[in-house]
Amino acid sequence: MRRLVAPLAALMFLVGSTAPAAAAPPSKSCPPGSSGYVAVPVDWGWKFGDGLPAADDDPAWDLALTGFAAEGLTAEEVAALFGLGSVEELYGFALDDRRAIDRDANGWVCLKDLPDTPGIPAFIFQFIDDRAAA
Ligand SMILES: [Ca+2]
Repeated sequence: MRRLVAPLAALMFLVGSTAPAAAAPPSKSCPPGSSGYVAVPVDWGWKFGDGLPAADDDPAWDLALTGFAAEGLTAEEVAALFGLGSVEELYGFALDDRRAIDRDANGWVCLKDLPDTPGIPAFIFQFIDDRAAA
């Protein structure tokens, strides 16, 4: 089941609106504002058991939670839809996806919200590494 769930989770979080701008990346940046991309941090120190981030600690997760609610789902329901045992496990999946995109491991990627359609729910975001903008 997990083998099927992982690609779905990747799609869910890879493939999302405007995000609150986090602190500026240290050296690299996202495509210009008209592109719709905003820089969001990638927590390389988080590990399962650390618990969920507090509000405002992880803007991409905050946007995912907002997207879940916009779709009428709780985070617990989304975790269950993906065959995961807990919301923390769902968070870890989403974070692992961002870590995979943060190829230069500088702790930053660029997030773009996609138009919400019947095929693209409100919690679907597109991520690129911030180095792609350099
Ligand atoms: Ca990066």
